[in-house]
Amino acid sequence: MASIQHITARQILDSRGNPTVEVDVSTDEDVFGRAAVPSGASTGAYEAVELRDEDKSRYGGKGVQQAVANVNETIAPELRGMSVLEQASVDAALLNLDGTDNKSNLGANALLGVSLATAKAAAATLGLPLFRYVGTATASTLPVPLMNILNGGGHADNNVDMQEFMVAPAGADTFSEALRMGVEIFQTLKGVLQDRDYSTTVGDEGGFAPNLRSNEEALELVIEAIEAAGYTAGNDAYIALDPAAAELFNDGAYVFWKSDPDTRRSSEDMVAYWQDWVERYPILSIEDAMDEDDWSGWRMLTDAIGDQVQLVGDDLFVTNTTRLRRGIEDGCATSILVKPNQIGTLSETLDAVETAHKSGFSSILSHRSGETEDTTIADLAVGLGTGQIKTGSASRSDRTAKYNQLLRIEEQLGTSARYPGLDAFSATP
Ligand code: 2PG
Ligand code: MG
Repeated sequence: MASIQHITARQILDSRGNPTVEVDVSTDEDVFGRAAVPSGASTGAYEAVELRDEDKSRYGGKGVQQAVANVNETIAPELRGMSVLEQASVDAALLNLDGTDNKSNLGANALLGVSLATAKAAAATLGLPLFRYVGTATASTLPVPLMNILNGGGHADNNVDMQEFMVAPAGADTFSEALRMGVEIFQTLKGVLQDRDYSTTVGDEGGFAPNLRSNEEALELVIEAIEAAGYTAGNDAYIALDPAAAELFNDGAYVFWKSDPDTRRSSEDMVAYWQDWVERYPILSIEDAMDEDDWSGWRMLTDAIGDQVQLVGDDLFVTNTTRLRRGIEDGCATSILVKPNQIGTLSETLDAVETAHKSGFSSILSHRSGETEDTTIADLAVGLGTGQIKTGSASRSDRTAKYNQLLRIEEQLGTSARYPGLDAFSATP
Protein backbone atom coordinates (compact mmCIF):
# COMPACT_ATOMS: atom_id res chain seq x y z
CA MET A 1 0.00 0.00 0.00
CA ALA A 2 1.20 3.47 -0.93
CA SER A 3 4.35 1.94 -2.29
CA ILE A 4 6.51 3.85 -4.73
CA GLN A 5 5.86 2.71 -8.28
CA HIS A 6 7.54 5.35 -10.42
CA ILE A 7 10.05 8.11 -9.80
CA THR A 8 10.68 10.41 -12.73
CA ALA A 9 13.04 13.37 -12.73
CA ARG A 10 13.34 16.00 -15.42
CA GLN A 11 15.27 19.20 -16.03
CA ILE A 12 13.12 22.35 -15.79
CA LEU A 13 13.97 26.05 -15.44
CA ASP A 14 14.20 28.16 -12.31
CA SER A 15 13.33 31.85 -11.95
CA ARG A 16 16.74 32.94 -13.27
CA GLY A 17 16.40 30.74 -16.32
CA ASN A 18 18.86 28.18 -15.00
CA PRO A 19 18.12 24.46 -15.16
CA THR A 20 16.94 22.72 -12.01
CA VAL A 21 15.58 19.33 -11.00
CA GLU A 22 11.89 18.44 -10.80
CA VAL A 23 10.78 15.03 -9.52
CA ASP A 24 7.47 13.14 -9.76
CA VAL A 25 6.79 10.26 -7.40
CA SER A 26 3.75 8.05 -7.97
CA THR A 27 2.45 5.11 -6.01
CA ASP A 28 0.75 1.78 -6.74
CA GLU A 29 -2.53 3.55 -5.91
CA ASP A 30 -1.77 6.07 -8.63
CA VAL A 31 -1.27 8.87 -6.14
CA PHE A 32 1.24 11.47 -7.20
CA GLY A 33 3.61 14.02 -5.67
CA ARG A 34 5.79 16.56 -7.47
CA ALA A 35 8.59 18.80 -6.19
CA ALA A 36 11.03 21.23 -7.80
CA VAL A 37 14.38 22.15 -6.28
CA PRO A 38 15.49 25.78 -5.78
CA SER A 39 19.02 27.13 -6.17
CA GLY A 40 21.07 29.80 -4.38
CA ALA A 41 23.48 32.44 -5.65
CA SER A 42 25.16 33.44 -2.40
CA THR A 43 25.64 29.82 -1.42
CA GLY A 44 27.39 28.95 1.82
CA ALA A 45 30.69 27.08 1.60
CA TYR A 46 29.30 24.30 3.81
CA GLU A 47 26.11 23.61 1.87
CA ALA A 48 25.39 20.18 0.46
CA VAL A 49 26.55 19.93 -3.15
CA GLU A 50 24.23 20.98 -5.93
CA LEU A 51 25.28 18.80 -8.86
CA ARG A 52 25.76 20.73 -12.12
CA ASP A 53 26.85 19.16 -15.42
CA GLU A 54 29.69 21.69 -15.96
CA ASP A 55 29.36 21.17 -19.72
CA LYS A 56 30.00 24.73 -20.89
CA SER A 57 28.36 24.08 -24.26
CA ARG A 58 24.96 23.57 -22.61
CA TYR A 59 23.28 26.15 -20.35
CA GLY A 60 26.72 27.61 -19.60
CA GLY A 61 27.60 24.49 -17.63
CA LYS A 62 24.56 24.77 -15.36
CA GLY A 63 22.64 21.79 -16.71
CA VAL A 64 21.42 19.20 -14.22
CA GLN A 65 21.12 16.20 -16.53
CA GLN A 66 23.49 14.18 -14.38
CA ALA A 67 21.39 14.81 -11.27
CA VAL A 68 18.30 13.88 -13.29
CA ALA A 69 19.99 10.67 -14.45
CA ASN A 70 20.99 9.91 -10.85
CA VAL A 71 17.31 10.02 -9.87
CA ASN A 72 16.02 8.06 -12.83
CA GLU A 73 18.76 5.44 -13.01
CA THR A 74 20.20 5.08 -9.51
CA ILE A 75 17.60 6.25 -6.99
CA ALA A 76 14.35 5.14 -8.68
CA PRO A 77 15.13 1.41 -8.93
CA GLU A 78 16.31 1.32 -5.30
CA LEU A 79 13.27 3.09 -3.85
CA ARG A 80 10.65 1.25 -5.86
CA GLY A 81 8.34 -0.65 -3.48
CA MET A 82 9.10 1.49 -0.42
CA SER A 83 6.09 3.20 1.17
CA VAL A 84 5.78 6.95 0.66
CA LEU A 85 4.44 7.03 4.24
CA GLU A 86 7.88 6.03 5.54
CA GLN A 87 9.63 9.38 4.99
CA ALA A 88 12.45 8.61 7.41
CA SER A 89 13.22 5.32 5.65
CA VAL A 90 13.08 6.91 2.22
CA ASP A 91 15.44 9.69 3.33
CA ALA A 92 17.76 7.20 5.03
CA ALA A 93 17.85 5.19 1.80
CA LEU A 94 18.71 8.36 -0.14
CA LEU A 95 21.57 9.19 2.24
CA ASN A 96 22.79 5.64 2.05
CA LEU A 97 22.74 5.57 -1.74
CA ASP A 98 24.65 8.82 -1.90
CA GLY A 99 27.12 7.72 0.73
CA THR A 100 28.88 11.06 1.23
CA ASP A 101 28.57 13.71 3.95
CA ASN A 102 27.98 16.55 1.51
CA LYS A 103 25.77 14.69 -1.01
CA SER A 104 28.40 15.16 -3.71
CA ASN A 105 27.86 11.73 -5.19
CA LEU A 106 24.24 11.90 -6.35
CA GLY A 107 23.73 15.63 -5.68
CA ALA A 108 21.61 17.32 -3.01
CA ASN A 109 19.39 18.56 -5.85
CA ALA A 110 18.66 14.95 -6.87
CA LEU A 111 18.04 13.87 -3.26
CA LEU A 112 15.83 16.80 -2.27
CA GLY A 113 13.56 16.46 -5.30
CA VAL A 114 12.86 12.83 -4.41
CA SER A 115 12.53 13.53 -0.69
CA LEU A 116 9.97 16.34 -1.10
CA ALA A 117 8.01 14.62 -3.88
CA THR A 118 7.72 11.57 -1.59
CA ALA A 119 6.26 13.72 1.19
CA LYS A 120 3.78 15.24 -1.22
CA ALA A 121 2.71 11.81 -2.46
CA ALA A 122 2.31 10.73 1.17
CA ALA A 123 0.13 13.74 2.01
CA ALA A 124 -1.99 13.05 -1.08
CA THR A 125 -2.30 9.38 -0.11
CA LEU A 126 -3.72 10.39 3.27
CA GLY A 127 -5.84 13.16 1.78
CA LEU A 128 -4.10 15.74 3.96
CA PRO A 129 -2.73 19.16 3.07
CA LEU A 130 1.08 19.06 3.09
CA PHE A 131 1.35 21.39 6.12
CA ARG A 132 -0.85 19.04 8.13
CA TYR A 133 1.05 15.94 7.01
CA VAL A 134 4.50 17.31 7.95
CA GLY A 135 3.15 19.00 11.09
CA THR A 136 1.18 17.92 14.11
CA ALA A 137 -2.61 17.71 14.31
CA THR A 138 -2.62 21.19 15.83
CA ALA A 139 -0.09 22.99 13.62
CA SER A 140 -1.79 26.34 13.03
CA THR A 141 0.85 29.08 13.22
CA LEU A 142 1.19 31.20 10.10
CA PRO A 143 4.61 32.79 9.59
CA VAL A 144 5.60 36.44 9.82
CA PRO A 145 6.74 37.24 6.27
CA LEU A 146 10.19 38.78 5.96
CA MET A 147 9.69 40.53 2.63
CA ASN A 148 12.82 41.46 0.72
CA ILE A 149 11.70 44.72 -0.87
CA LEU A 150 15.12 46.24 -1.59
CA ASN A 151 17.81 44.02 -3.11
CA GLY A 152 21.56 44.49 -3.30
CA GLY A 153 24.72 42.39 -2.98
CA GLY A 154 24.98 39.40 -5.27
CA HIS A 155 21.27 39.55 -6.14
CA ALA A 156 21.31 42.90 -7.95
CA ASP A 157 23.45 44.96 -10.32
CA ASN A 158 23.42 48.06 -8.15
CA ASN A 159 25.86 49.71 -5.73
CA VAL A 160 24.23 48.43 -2.52
CA ASP A 161 26.55 46.04 -0.66
CA MET A 162 24.03 44.35 1.56
CA GLN A 163 21.97 41.69 -0.09
CA GLU A 164 18.54 42.10 1.46
CA PHE A 165 16.54 44.86 3.13
CA MET A 166 13.35 43.20 4.27
CA VAL A 167 10.20 44.49 5.88
CA ALA A 168 8.67 42.39 8.67
CA PRO A 169 5.03 43.32 9.40
CA ALA A 170 5.15 41.75 12.87
CA GLY A 171 2.57 44.18 14.30
CA ALA A 172 -0.30 42.79 12.22
CA ASP A 173 -3.06 40.64 13.75
CA THR A 174 -3.24 38.01 11.02
CA PHE A 175 -1.06 36.70 8.22
CA SER A 176 -3.23 38.18 5.49
CA GLU A 177 -3.14 41.60 7.18
CA ALA A 178 0.64 41.31 7.49
CA LEU A 179 0.90 40.44 3.82
CA ARG A 180 -1.29 43.39 2.87
CA MET A 181 0.90 45.66 4.97
CA GLY A 182 4.05 44.34 3.29
CA VAL A 183 2.56 44.69 -0.17
CA GLU A 184 1.41 48.25 0.50
CA ILE A 185 4.86 49.17 1.80
CA PHE A 186 6.45 47.61 -1.30
CA GLN A 187 4.10 49.52 -3.62
CA THR A 188 4.71 52.74 -1.68
CA LEU A 189 8.47 52.21 -1.88
CA LYS A 190 8.12 52.32 -5.65
CA GLY A 191 6.77 55.88 -5.42
CA VAL A 192 9.43 56.86 -2.89
CA LEU A 193 12.11 55.71 -5.33
CA GLN A 194 10.42 57.34 -8.33
CA ASP A 195 10.26 60.67 -6.47
CA ARG A 196 14.06 60.59 -6.33
CA ASP A 197 14.46 59.44 -9.91
CA TYR A 198 15.79 56.11 -8.67
CA SER A 199 15.38 52.96 -10.69
CA THR A 200 12.43 50.70 -9.85
CA THR A 201 13.62 47.64 -11.74
CA VAL A 202 13.69 44.58 -9.51
CA GLY A 203 16.37 42.11 -8.43
CA ASP A 204 16.30 38.31 -8.27
CA GLU A 205 13.86 38.16 -5.37
CA GLY A 206 11.47 40.80 -6.68
CA GLY A 207 12.65 43.72 -4.55
CA PHE A 208 13.71 47.03 -6.06
CA ALA A 209 17.40 47.34 -6.86
CA PRO A 210 18.27 51.05 -7.20
CA ASN A 211 21.69 52.65 -7.06
CA LEU A 212 21.85 54.59 -3.80
CA ARG A 213 24.13 57.13 -2.14
CA SER A 214 24.92 54.67 0.68
CA ASN A 215 23.83 51.40 2.27
CA GLU A 216 22.24 53.42 5.03
CA GLU A 217 20.05 55.22 2.51
CA ALA A 218 18.38 51.87 1.85
CA LEU A 219 17.24 51.79 5.48
CA GLU A 220 15.98 55.36 5.27
CA LEU A 221 14.00 54.65 2.10
CA VAL A 222 12.36 51.55 3.56
CA ILE A 223 11.41 53.45 6.71
CA GLU A 224 10.05 56.30 4.61
CA ALA A 225 7.95 53.78 2.66
CA ILE A 226 6.61 52.20 5.88
CA GLU A 227 5.52 55.61 7.17
CA ALA A 228 4.19 56.85 3.81
CA ALA A 229 2.08 53.68 3.55
CA GLY A 230 0.43 54.74 6.81
CA TYR A 231 2.25 52.46 9.24
CA THR A 232 4.61 53.03 12.13
CA ALA A 233 8.14 51.70 11.75
CA GLY A 234 9.09 49.85 14.92
CA ASN A 235 5.49 49.12 15.85
CA ASP A 236 3.54 47.86 12.83
CA ALA A 237 6.46 46.92 10.64
CA TYR A 238 10.14 46.38 11.34
CA ILE A 239 13.27 45.96 9.26
CA ALA A 240 15.07 42.65 8.78
CA LEU A 241 18.47 42.52 7.08
CA ASP A 242 20.52 39.92 5.30
CA PRO A 243 23.89 41.48 4.48
CA ALA A 244 25.18 38.00 3.46
CA ALA A 245 28.49 38.89 5.10
CA ALA A 246 30.30 35.84 3.74
CA GLU A 247 30.16 37.63 0.40
CA LEU A 248 31.84 40.65 1.99
CA PHE A 249 34.58 38.69 3.73
CA ASN A 250 37.96 38.16 2.14
CA ASP A 251 41.42 37.56 3.55
CA GLY A 252 40.43 38.15 7.16
CA ALA A 253 38.50 41.37 6.61
CA TYR A 254 35.07 42.62 5.66
CA VAL A 255 34.94 44.83 2.58
CA PHE A 256 31.97 46.71 1.12
CA TRP A 257 33.02 45.86 -2.43
CA LYS A 258 30.48 47.95 -4.24
CA SER A 259 30.47 51.21 -2.28
CA ASP A 260 33.79 51.32 -0.44
CA PRO A 261 36.26 48.75 -1.78
CA ASP A 262 39.30 50.31 -0.10
CA THR A 263 38.21 50.02 3.53
CA ARG A 264 38.92 46.75 5.37
CA ARG A 265 36.81 46.14 8.46
CA SER A 266 37.70 43.74 11.29
CA SER A 267 35.14 41.60 13.12
CA GLU A 268 35.16 44.19 15.91
CA ASP A 269 34.43 46.91 13.37
CA MET A 270 31.49 44.92 12.00
CA VAL A 271 30.05 44.33 15.47
CA ALA A 272 30.26 48.08 16.11
CA TYR A 273 28.70 48.74 12.71
CA TRP A 274 25.67 46.54 13.42
CA GLN A 275 25.36 47.79 16.97
CA ASP A 276 25.15 51.35 15.68
CA TRP A 277 22.45 50.42 13.15
CA VAL A 278 20.43 48.49 15.73
CA GLU A 279 20.53 51.49 18.06
CA ARG A 280 19.34 53.92 15.39
CA TYR A 281 16.86 51.91 13.32
CA PRO A 282 13.87 49.61 14.04
CA ILE A 283 15.76 46.43 13.12
CA LEU A 284 14.19 43.18 14.29
CA SER A 285 16.48 40.62 12.67
CA ILE A 286 19.93 40.40 11.06
CA GLU A 287 20.97 37.32 9.10
CA ASP A 288 24.58 36.44 8.27
CA ALA A 289 25.88 39.58 9.90
CA MET A 290 29.29 37.89 10.06
CA ASP A 291 31.20 35.44 7.86
CA GLU A 292 30.46 31.70 7.94
CA ASP A 293 33.91 30.92 9.42
CA ASP A 294 34.09 33.87 11.80
CA TRP A 295 32.80 31.98 14.87
CA SER A 296 34.53 34.34 17.29
CA GLY A 297 33.01 37.33 15.48
CA TRP A 298 29.59 35.71 15.73
CA ARG A 299 30.06 35.20 19.43
CA MET A 300 31.17 38.78 19.94
CA LEU A 301 28.12 39.97 18.02
CA THR A 302 25.74 37.70 19.94
CA ASP A 303 27.16 38.91 23.26
CA ALA A 304 26.84 42.53 22.14
CA ILE A 305 23.35 42.67 20.62
CA GLY A 306 21.82 39.18 20.81
CA ASP A 307 19.27 40.34 23.38
CA GLN A 308 18.05 43.25 21.24
CA VAL A 309 17.79 41.76 17.77
CA GLN A 310 17.35 38.30 16.29
CA LEU A 311 20.67 37.03 14.89
CA VAL A 312 20.16 34.47 12.14
CA GLY A 313 22.67 31.96 10.82
CA ASP A 314 22.23 31.11 7.15
CA ASP A 315 25.63 30.41 5.57
CA LEU A 316 26.82 29.89 9.15
CA PHE A 317 24.55 26.90 9.83
CA VAL A 318 23.50 25.77 6.31
CA THR A 319 20.52 23.88 7.82
CA ASN A 320 23.08 21.44 9.21
CA THR A 321 22.50 20.22 12.78
CA THR A 322 26.21 19.68 13.40
CA ARG A 323 27.01 23.32 12.64
CA LEU A 324 23.87 24.46 14.46
CA ARG A 325 24.88 22.56 17.61
CA ARG A 326 28.25 24.25 17.55
CA GLY A 327 26.50 27.62 17.34
CA ILE A 328 24.17 26.76 20.21
CA GLU A 329 27.06 25.58 22.39
CA ASP A 330 29.33 28.50 21.56
CA GLY A 331 26.69 31.22 21.88
CA CYS A 332 26.77 32.16 18.20
CA ALA A 333 23.48 33.54 16.76
CA THR A 334 19.98 33.01 18.16
CA SER A 335 18.12 31.77 15.09
CA ILE A 336 18.53 29.53 12.05
CA LEU A 337 17.55 30.10 8.44
CA VAL A 338 16.13 26.85 7.09
CA LYS A 339 16.71 25.98 3.43
CA PRO A 340 15.91 22.37 2.58
CA ASN A 341 18.31 22.34 -0.38
CA GLN A 342 21.25 23.31 1.82
CA ILE A 343 21.06 19.90 3.46
CA GLY A 344 19.27 17.66 0.95
CA THR A 345 16.41 15.76 2.64
CA LEU A 346 13.18 16.60 4.44
CA SER A 347 14.15 14.52 7.49
CA GLU A 348 17.38 16.46 7.98
CA THR A 349 15.46 19.73 7.54
CA LEU A 350 12.98 18.72 10.24
CA ASP A 351 15.88 17.75 12.46
CA ALA A 352 17.46 21.17 12.15
CA VAL A 353 14.21 22.93 13.07
CA GLU A 354 13.64 20.64 16.03
CA THR A 355 17.19 21.09 17.30
CA ALA A 356 16.81 24.87 17.04
CA HIS A 357 13.47 25.03 18.83
CA LYS A 358 14.61 22.73 21.64
CA SER A 359 17.49 25.12 22.37
CA GLY A 360 15.39 28.26 22.31
CA PHE A 361 16.59 29.29 18.85
CA SER A 362 13.95 30.62 16.47
CA SER A 363 13.74 29.41 12.88
CA ILE A 364 12.84 30.93 9.51
CA LEU A 365 11.78 28.79 6.57
CA SER A 366 13.46 30.22 3.47
CA HIS A 367 13.40 30.26 -0.32
CA ARG A 368 16.52 30.53 -2.49
CA SER A 369 17.25 33.39 -4.84
CA GLY A 370 16.65 30.94 -7.70
CA GLU A 371 13.12 29.60 -7.19
CA THR A 372 10.33 27.81 -9.04
CA GLU A 373 6.55 27.72 -8.81
CA ASP A 374 6.89 25.01 -6.15
CA THR A 375 5.31 26.20 -2.86
CA THR A 376 6.52 23.49 -0.47
CA ILE A 377 8.26 25.97 1.87
CA ALA A 378 4.93 27.67 2.65
CA ASP A 379 3.54 24.38 3.94
CA LEU A 380 6.77 23.58 5.78
CA ALA A 381 6.67 26.94 7.56
CA VAL A 382 3.20 26.21 8.95
CA GLY A 383 3.74 22.48 9.48
CA LEU A 384 6.97 22.99 11.41
CA GLY A 385 5.69 26.06 13.21
CA THR A 386 8.71 28.19 12.36
CA GLY A 387 6.66 31.37 12.82
CA GLN A 388 8.72 33.19 10.17
CA ILE A 389 9.21 32.80 6.43
CA LYS A 390 11.57 34.51 4.02
CA THR A 391 10.28 34.27 0.49
CA GLY A 392 11.07 37.50 -1.27
CA SER A 393 9.22 40.58 -2.26
CA ALA A 394 5.64 41.14 -3.35
CA SER A 395 6.47 40.74 -7.02
CA ARG A 396 7.47 37.88 -9.34
CA SER A 397 5.29 34.77 -9.34
CA ASP A 398 8.07 32.55 -7.97
CA ARG A 399 7.87 34.67 -4.79
CA THR A 400 4.15 35.47 -4.60
CA ALA A 401 3.30 31.78 -5.19
CA LYS A 402 4.46 31.07 -1.64
CA TYR A 403 2.45 33.97 -0.17
CA ASN A 404 -0.60 32.81 -2.11
CA GLN A 405 -0.22 29.30 -0.72
CA LEU A 406 -0.05 30.78 2.80
CA LEU A 407 -3.29 32.66 2.12
CA ARG A 408 -4.90 29.34 1.16
CA ILE A 409 -3.58 27.66 4.30
CA GLU A 410 -4.85 30.54 6.44
CA GLU A 411 -8.27 30.15 4.86
CA GLN A 412 -8.19 26.40 5.45
CA LEU A 413 -7.28 26.86 9.12
CA GLY A 414 -10.10 29.35 9.57
CA THR A 415 -10.53 30.53 13.14
CA SER A 416 -7.72 28.28 14.39
CA ALA A 417 -5.12 30.20 12.35
CA ARG A 418 -2.65 31.99 14.60
CA TYR A 419 -0.31 34.83 13.69
CA PRO A 420 2.61 35.04 16.15
CA GLY A 421 3.85 38.55 15.42
CA LEU A 422 6.81 39.50 17.61
CA ASP A 423 6.52 36.24 19.60
CA ALA A 424 8.16 34.41 16.70
CA PHE A 425 11.44 36.29 17.14
CA SER A 426 14.26 35.26 19.43
CA ALA A 427 14.77 38.87 20.55
CA THR A 428 12.91 42.12 20.01
CA PRO A 429 14.05 45.74 20.05
C1 2PG B 1 20.03 34.08 1.30
C2 2PG B 1 19.36 33.55 0.05
C3 2PG B 1 17.91 33.72 -0.05
P1 2PG B 1 20.68 32.65 -1.96
O1 2PG B 1 21.19 34.45 1.30
O2 2PG B 1 19.42 34.06 2.34
O3 2PG B 1 17.47 35.04 0.11
O4 2PG B 1 20.06 33.86 -1.10
O5 2PG B 1 19.57 31.73 -2.28
O6 2PG B 1 21.26 33.34 -3.16
O7 2PG B 1 21.72 32.00 -1.11
MG1 MG C 1 21.11 34.61 3.61
